[in-house]
Amino acid sequence: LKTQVMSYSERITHCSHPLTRKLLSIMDKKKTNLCLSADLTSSQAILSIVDKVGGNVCMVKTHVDIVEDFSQDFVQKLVQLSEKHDFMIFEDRKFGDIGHTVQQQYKGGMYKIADWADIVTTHVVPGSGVVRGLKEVGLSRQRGCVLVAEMSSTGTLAKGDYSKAAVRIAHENKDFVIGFICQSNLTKDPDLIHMTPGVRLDVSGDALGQQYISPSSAIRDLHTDIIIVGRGILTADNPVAMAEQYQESGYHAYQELLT
Ligand code: 5BU
Repeated sequence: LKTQVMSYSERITHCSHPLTRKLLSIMDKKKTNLCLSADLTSSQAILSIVDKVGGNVCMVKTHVDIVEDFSQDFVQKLVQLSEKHDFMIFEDRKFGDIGHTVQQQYKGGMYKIADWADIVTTHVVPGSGVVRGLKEVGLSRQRGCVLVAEMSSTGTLAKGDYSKAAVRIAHENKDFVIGFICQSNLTKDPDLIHMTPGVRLDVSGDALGQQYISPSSAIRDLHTDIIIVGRGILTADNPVAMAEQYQESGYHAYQELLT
């Protein structure tokens, strides 16, 4: 049985958060629901792959704390690429402490994440104070955050009531929370974007508990909005051709849901 979903352009008219609207309009214009997880350890390698596949993605996700030669120059160049190719920057920081601490981790230290990342991830294990802390820093900068409601890894504890609590926290903080990292559809609220990692075409897992599903299965069966792909693209012989393939699979599955 097929479930009809709203097109990206139609959904924009039903949602209020400026970042959600911006993301959906990028997805509509560029015909992509692909987020590249740029998990490389050198600034130059990240900037190089992002410049090559920037046209194929709606977002680039970073783990800034794995970059060996991090500098503010690196993130400034990443921001320039985001303007050149029109994608959003998504730092997968997964905050997980009390509100007061995460505020400092978000705006300060050597990374100054709030200065350059449109979106950040946070765990909800501390309770809603973590979101309120991040919000005090991010709101005036027009930033948003995404809650880790479910994980792709074997034996994850983020399930059931925990995931339901994440949905509740999202609904209570819709001025700042724009969606979830998840493995299922958690709410029909058009404002909240579902983003799913653990997506790959050729293999079903890795040696450390990662579990993969295909792009079409993520979009069509789980009804997620965005597929997050790292190694599926980064370790391919031809990452650019592979990014195109992921873009096409994901977008094709979305189109199938529309018809
Ligand atoms: P991969 O190379 O496609 O397996 O990378 C997946 C990325 O998504 C990687 O950066 C993880 O840190 C991230 N991730 C994940 O894999 N699963 C999750 O549940 C969450 C994040 Br939350």
